[in-house]
Amino acid sequence: MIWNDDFETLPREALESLQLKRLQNTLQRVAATVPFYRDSFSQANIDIGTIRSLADLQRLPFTLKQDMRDNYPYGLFAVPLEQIVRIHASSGTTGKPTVVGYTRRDIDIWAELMARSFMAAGVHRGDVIHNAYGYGLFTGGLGAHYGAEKLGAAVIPMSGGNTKKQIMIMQDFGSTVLTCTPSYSLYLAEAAAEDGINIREFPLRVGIMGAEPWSESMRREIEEKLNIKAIDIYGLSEILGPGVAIECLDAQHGLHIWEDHFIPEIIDPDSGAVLPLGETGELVITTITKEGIPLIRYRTRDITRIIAEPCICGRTHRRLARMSGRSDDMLIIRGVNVFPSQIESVLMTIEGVEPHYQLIVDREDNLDTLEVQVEVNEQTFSDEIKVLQDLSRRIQKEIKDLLGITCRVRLVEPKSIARSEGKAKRVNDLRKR
Ligand code: DLL
Repeated sequence: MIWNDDFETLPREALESLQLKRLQNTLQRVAATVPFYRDSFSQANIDIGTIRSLADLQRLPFTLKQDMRDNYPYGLFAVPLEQIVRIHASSGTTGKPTVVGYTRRDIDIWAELMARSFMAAGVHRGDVIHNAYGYGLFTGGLGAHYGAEKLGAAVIPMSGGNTKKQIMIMQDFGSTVLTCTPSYSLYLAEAAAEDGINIREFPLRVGIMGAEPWSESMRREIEEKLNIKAIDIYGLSEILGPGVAIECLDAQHGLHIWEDHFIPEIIDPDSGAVLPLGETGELVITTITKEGIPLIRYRTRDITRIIAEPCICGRTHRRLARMSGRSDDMLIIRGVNVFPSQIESVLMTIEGVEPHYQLIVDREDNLDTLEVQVEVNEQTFSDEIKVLQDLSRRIQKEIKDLLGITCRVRLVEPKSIARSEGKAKRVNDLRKR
């Protein structure tokens, strides 16, 4: 089922002409109201009147996270504060948060895009949505909440935390949809099992999961442990929050990015050059309907590619391949580029190993070292030393075969790696000390 047939199945030609019109309109607006854009266009010697095709977008300069920090808190807003009705912020790892403001129309569009996303994932009126994304400055909770109400489903505003209570509510209220990070869904399954509750028997049908990188094998694990379809949803606060792109239930392959509101490009993260359609690189997004804080060519740092082939679901909006990581959390270990998700996909295929791991990167005698700490299940943990040694050797070999680097493997006790209620922390890079 499609929420908004008129827009979601618009023929490409009409979609692209709508994009161009909206892009030109956005450029006029930011040039008139945001000093940062006025300056950056004039420094790059660009007269926005000469942007006459979507290809011309490539001539415009990028917007970086640093630009948002430099204009903290409201410097990039394109409307006066009286027109802003909501403010969110993302915490980030260093310094001040990144602040975003929404007008009433921005909030309405966000709810519409989340309603579309829910429906694409097979969620509908009559569903009970257990929303365990955090409510607060983080966009996950309220973003999913407004979309669920717009859809007409019943939303339970759980927020994160209090895991035991979450399980009780989910069971007693008969939730059919779970919205939370992929890592938290596994924690919920584990906590239920600890109390002798079989979460597989709950009426849960679909999980809408995102906000952190995860792998295809992690999906299989979640689908098996919770007995649901796990759908990948992507978004970022700077651009909107959740609901920028989502997989459809029909294909469960690639995330439709809502192109009547966003223009995606894929660039080479080093040179900044736009890559040919279908190649993998950094995702850059331009917003074309936002009023509060429109962003032109925002560098997301997320690594993906555009899937241009038509989708079986009938939507004409292009798909993004599952995010394979971020260009800024790609680890360089002894010169080799390593994404945590690559190691995750190795671990997930090995019997006896649990989907809870952490990567410790350090430097000894000027040489990078990688230690993979991974939990094993109870049964494996109580096996003889020899069995455990064979298991670590096997993990070590598979990682070496895939990435060409030798790592140390530490098999740790079940439940010894810290669980997260939101985004999981997978990497501890001690070289940055
Ligand atoms: O994480 C918004 C969101 C909430 C998305 C709930 C999905 C569900 P931020 O906190 O600003 O916003 O973090 C955005 O998280 O640039 C990606 O690096 C990562 N991310 C988000 N979704 C995915 C995903 C929200 N499906 C940053 N796969 C983004 C991989 C994801 N990474």
